[in-house]
Amino acid sequence: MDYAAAPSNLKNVKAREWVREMAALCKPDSVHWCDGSQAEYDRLCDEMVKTGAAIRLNPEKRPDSFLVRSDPADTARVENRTFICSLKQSDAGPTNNWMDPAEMKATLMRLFDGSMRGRTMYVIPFSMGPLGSSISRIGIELTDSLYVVANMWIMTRMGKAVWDVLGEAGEFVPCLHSVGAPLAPGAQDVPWPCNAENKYIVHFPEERSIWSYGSGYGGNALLGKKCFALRIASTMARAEGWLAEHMMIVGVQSPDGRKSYVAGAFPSACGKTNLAMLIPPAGFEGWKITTVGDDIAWLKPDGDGRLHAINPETGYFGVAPGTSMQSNPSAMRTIARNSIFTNVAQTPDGDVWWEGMTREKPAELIDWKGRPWTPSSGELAANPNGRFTTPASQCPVIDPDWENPAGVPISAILFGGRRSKTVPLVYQARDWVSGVYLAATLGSETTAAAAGSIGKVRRDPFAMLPFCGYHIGDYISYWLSFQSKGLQLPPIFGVNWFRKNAEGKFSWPGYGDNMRVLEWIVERANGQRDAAENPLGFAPRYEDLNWNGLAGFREADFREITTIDRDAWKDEVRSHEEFFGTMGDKFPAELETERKRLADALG
Ligand code: TSX
Ligand code: MN
Repeated sequence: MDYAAAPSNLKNVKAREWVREMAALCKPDSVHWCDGSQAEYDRLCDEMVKTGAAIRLNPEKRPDSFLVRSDPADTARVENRTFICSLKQSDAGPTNNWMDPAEMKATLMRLFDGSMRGRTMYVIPFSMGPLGSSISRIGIELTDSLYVVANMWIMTRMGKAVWDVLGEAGEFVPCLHSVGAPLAPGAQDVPWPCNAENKYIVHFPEERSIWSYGSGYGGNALLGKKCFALRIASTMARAEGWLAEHMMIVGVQSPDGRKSYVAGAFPSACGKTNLAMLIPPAGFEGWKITTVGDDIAWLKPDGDGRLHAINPETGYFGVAPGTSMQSNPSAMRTIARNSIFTNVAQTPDGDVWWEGMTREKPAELIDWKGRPWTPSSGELAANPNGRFTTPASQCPVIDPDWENPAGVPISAILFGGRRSKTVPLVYQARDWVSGVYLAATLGSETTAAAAGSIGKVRRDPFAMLPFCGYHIGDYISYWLSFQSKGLQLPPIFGVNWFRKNAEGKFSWPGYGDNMRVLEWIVERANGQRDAAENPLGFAPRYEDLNWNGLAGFREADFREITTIDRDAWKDEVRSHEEFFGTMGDKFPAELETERKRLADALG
């Protein structure tokens, strides 16, 4: 191995030694230390194009952008192959796969031995959060995938400046990744190497390390995101007194210039990125929504006891299908250039397309599998989990403080799911405990066509079920513990944009009109709004919301999406009880007390 190529400002002996050991294990043909420069990114993208791993899109239509098609068997996170290997199984809890760490390490050592033969090992030093911020944390990802390097370049602050921040004794999270497809000498590579037999996404929380084998896709391979910024960071956060959450962060500025920030957790398919980039509707002149983050928030109490949040990422790895000038014009403008598209369709003029981008389907396309496609093909042109990777800095409504190393102060926290019935448009939890209760019982109706499950409520506490790096019962207890830390905690709100009427139609216009709800939430948080008490907490009456510019939405329509059906809620609370029963012996008793209180209040 070429040690001379190690950057001169890498002074961290532990990092140097670890890279050396892992290279000795994986046996790549060469090691490339990424400097993180634009020139390096351009070179690596050119190389992907040259090898057929990526297609350069038409520079007139989509400058400096690329299309990548994955192996059709490697298109999503693999939850059943994701492991939390804590020393004790009881620390992983009932919602995570667990294996004994020593046993798992032995398996991984075998798999990674020689796994990078015939390939280059890229060394990616990266910071989650602004370089040098006290809230930020450093990782080093080793990978044999150019696609991973290019995506990490967009999604994180990566490159040689990180070695300076790391210094001689700084801590880092070692993140080892291999697609698990060594190349025999002279063998022809495939556009998307991966391992069909074996995939392992493994977290060692005590050691704070990540080992990922066999997949090149998204959260399986871009280890700074779900693996580090949520699973490992959630365990760091608990040890250090902060929170690593699956939340978007938006700025809400009122016409009088008052600025508030709202964080919000939503399970998948609820439009979290759309909410983070919401455009206020007609009737809300002077209001401005700005984006701090669309997926992950790290929240930390500041000196005054307020929670401050940073977005640890620098890009959006967003679901492409459904993204349009109607649903999210700011996202469409963000992805106009310098973006990587994965598993979407290609147009004859060298641009991209996906279902929901335009009302009319193009007459012909190349689908995400690389085959000719027409509207009569009877198949989706883009994979439903097709993605864009795009720089946050290009978002036209990016918040001026999105890179503030001190974070932004959070005035309210939202939890929302996709619920066609029962859950009202918006309510404020009565206190911290009832807020934690609403978050712990968060649920969303499934939209994926997965075997007869459409419309079933799937519980996803805090939208963290696949992302919590430790026992979910301990996680909920940790959230509860914040009430006795002497902090100025933000109020917690439940929201639901997805209630349907008797005809099965969405009763709430959603999208920009969610501004009406956000306005009430921030003003309520600032003590400027009235509400009515109900068994769930506090909710706006019809006259408490601003209806400017929304024609034809009457008080009766409002009632349809806000009525609390006591019988439905009694069933709901029984389903909470059932769910609590699945969460193991560490489930906090305080929430069972809260459940009984709610059951009583419902009569
Ligand atoms: O993102 C959504 N949001 C949040 C926006 C800030 N979506 C898309 C969800 C899939 C990712 C929504 N879909 C929202 C919403 O608030 N609401 C709905 C449901 C809905 C769909 C269509 C219409 C209204 C509501 N109206 C017409 O089609 C005309
Ligand atoms: Mn997410």
